[in-house]
Amino acid sequence: MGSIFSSKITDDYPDMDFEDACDIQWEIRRRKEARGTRIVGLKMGLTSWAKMKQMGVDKACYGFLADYFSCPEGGEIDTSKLIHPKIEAEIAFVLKKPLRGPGCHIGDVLAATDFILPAVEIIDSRYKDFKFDITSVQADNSSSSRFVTGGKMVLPQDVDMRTLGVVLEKNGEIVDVAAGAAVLGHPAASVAMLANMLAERGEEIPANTFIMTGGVTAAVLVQPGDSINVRYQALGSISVRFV
Ligand code: OOG
Ligand code: MG
Repeated sequence: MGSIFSSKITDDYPDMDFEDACDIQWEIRRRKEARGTRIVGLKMGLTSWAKMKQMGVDKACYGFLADYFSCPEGGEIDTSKLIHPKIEAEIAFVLKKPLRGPGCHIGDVLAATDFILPAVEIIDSRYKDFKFDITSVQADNSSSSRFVTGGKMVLPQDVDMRTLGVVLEKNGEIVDVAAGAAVLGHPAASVAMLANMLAERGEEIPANTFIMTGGVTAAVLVQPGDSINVRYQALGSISVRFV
């Protein structure tokens, strides 16, 4: 019987580079949209040292969020549709203006931000044990699988996102803590990096886009029966259960 896992795409195509991986991701996106799937946001990945160290990668990746990735706050996530999910605590932005690189910086991002809010991402991977390189993960839409948002929206000028504390609990126990600065020194730097990466393909981040900036801590494996609660300083909390 075949394995449910794929081999790392760069094992099969060793000459592939990051740009080829972007082509693959954009083609997956195009095919989903052609079948009627709506794109409801974007994400950055591998933007914190904790995540880079966990995955053995030293460069960031991005991905798109499809409509069916969105799960309700306080709800249940059906693991039977997933392979080996992990959760990540993230800070998300909603823009009121488009952002276009190159040269996009934190100032541009803050000026274009409508509000920030908390998010929990559920990542999953076709690669066994999440063993990949940056090219393979970019081609796999950066392990995007599900996400939950909710909590409290806050204006960017009303919070210091660098010192914004995050407490991650699984089944009532604290499993990790971090602050916003874990993400590239400032979560807005992650949005700027996304605009600059998209600019390499002549793309921009459209107005009103929801953007997850990347896990502030290492990702945490979850199983059916697990409850996750993440407390965000100034942004409320998000909880979700896995069944
Ligand atoms: C890649 C996706 C990483 C994040 O927030 O760092 C990511 C992975 O670790 O599988 O979404
Ligand atoms: Mg993530």
